[in-house]
Amino acid sequence: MAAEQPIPIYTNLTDLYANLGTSLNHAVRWNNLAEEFKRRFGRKPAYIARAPGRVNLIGEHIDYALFGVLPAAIERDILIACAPRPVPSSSTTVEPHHSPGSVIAENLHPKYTRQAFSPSQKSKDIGDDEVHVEGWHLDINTQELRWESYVKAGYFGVLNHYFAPMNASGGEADHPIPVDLLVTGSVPAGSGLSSSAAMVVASTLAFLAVNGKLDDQKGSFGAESRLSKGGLVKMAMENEKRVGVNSGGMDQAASVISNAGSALYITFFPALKALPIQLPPRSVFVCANSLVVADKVVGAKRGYNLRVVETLVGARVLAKVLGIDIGEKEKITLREVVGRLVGEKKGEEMDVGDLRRVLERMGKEVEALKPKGRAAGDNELGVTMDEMIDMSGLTPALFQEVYLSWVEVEATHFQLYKRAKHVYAEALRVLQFQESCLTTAESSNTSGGSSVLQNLGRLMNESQTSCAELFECSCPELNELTQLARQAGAFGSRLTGAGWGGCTVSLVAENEVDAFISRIRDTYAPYRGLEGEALSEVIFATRPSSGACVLKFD
Ligand code: NG1
Ligand code: MG
Repeated sequence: MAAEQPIPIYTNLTDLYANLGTSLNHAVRWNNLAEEFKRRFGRKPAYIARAPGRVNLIGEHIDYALFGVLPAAIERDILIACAPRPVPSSSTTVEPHHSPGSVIAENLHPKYTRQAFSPSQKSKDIGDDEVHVEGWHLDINTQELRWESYVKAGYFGVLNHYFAPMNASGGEADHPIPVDLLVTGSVPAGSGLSSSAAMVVASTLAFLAVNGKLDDQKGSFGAESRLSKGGLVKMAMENEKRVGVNSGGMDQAASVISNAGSALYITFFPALKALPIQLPPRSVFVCANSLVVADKVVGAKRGYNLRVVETLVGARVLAKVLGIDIGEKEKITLREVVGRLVGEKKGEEMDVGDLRRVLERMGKEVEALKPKGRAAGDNELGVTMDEMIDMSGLTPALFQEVYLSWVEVEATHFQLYKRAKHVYAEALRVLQFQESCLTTAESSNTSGGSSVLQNLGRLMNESQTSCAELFECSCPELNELTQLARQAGAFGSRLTGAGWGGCTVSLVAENEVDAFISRIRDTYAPYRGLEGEALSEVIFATRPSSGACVLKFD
């Protein structure tokens, strides 16, 4: 099982590149980073952690409803070089940068300035002048987009899973060491290629490695003895929530578990599982950046986090309508609704055929979520907060506690019907996409190749329409760019990632890629006049890359 494998640790670039499936020419980036680390910090790095971005081929905004998705890791990645900072033994006073776990973080990109921070102890007053130390704390600013927040998010998990609070009793104290680190990245930020997950995964890995926790066979405080890929995914998911986004696990799983050459079918329910998927021969995915940067902070309140709430409330209302028993405080997901509807056993996963059938049925059942008492066609606005609370069957106070207390959202109206309709149809498209790839891979006869590509393309186009019309996570530029891609010969084209800006992904025949890119350059206004590197920054073909790994220096 892919998710149970250990995180690869390499000791030389030749082995590392053989596994990455990329040519050694790229090693120059790794060497430069190591050299620059030495120049800035006066010694070699001990490790470089790598985590790739990802492109989601299909299955948008359904991971947090716990449905399977189909992304692939891309070659563009985040690299973090790191080393313990030596503490001079002669010094008698404790300098702040020598305090346990203090970090100096630099970035090769001049826009991202040098940061120094130290973790502190989080404690709770338990009365009688007694204080209970709960764990490690790092100040993470969730109101502003700051590069070091992602570094801190990764670190937070490592601190709290692997190190006992400082004054905890018993055992020999094991403190995090002071660390210097240097980051470089080639995943464009805010573009739907998940630079955020790549940052958090790379940071988590770097702090594990530098603290000697990665190949720790003895087992550590509160953590498994040998971290598996699946374990790292769980940590990175938890960590990314620290930055303020209630994400599903797609990006972290794609960044960690992928193997070169295949996409991944990732399911989250009942447990994280990843199946490598061979894409049809001679098919290429082209990423094109709309150059609209999605606003991750305000955007989350009116976009991403709002969608998380809408899909969860939709699930509760559907469960009620379908006579499914749920606890008052239970946040049932749309995936669990179908599981309980067909009597799926706890911990077991229903057969794909059964899942397909129940998803088809849900396409009709979601009608129950349409706002009541509206004139036909007057559904557009959705329901108000009061109507939504009423539909949920909960008291306002309970509703607030279950659905709104842990997340910031800003909205006057909520769309339960449209969101759930998208989720069930999109989940069905993922199954169809995956089956289509599997049957092509199994048959040695490739003459049907182009009809397979057409079929995959059609599913991608339907996904785009649904994202635009039902999930409302597209934007005019993404609509235009996907349309231009189809006119330029793509089998299909859609937004990838959260949307509201960022990249599109288009399925193109291998021998058409160059012509396709030229056509887009000539027709998408923001690209006009771009050449060479400036062009390949915004539009590029990509192959499925391998997942996160660590290079260890001796
Ligand atoms: P982006 O914002 O593109 O990294 C987000 C979520 C995913 C998934 C997609 C939509 C995070 C870290 N990732 O991706 O889990 O829900 O949107 O399919 O928030
Ligand atoms: Mg992200």
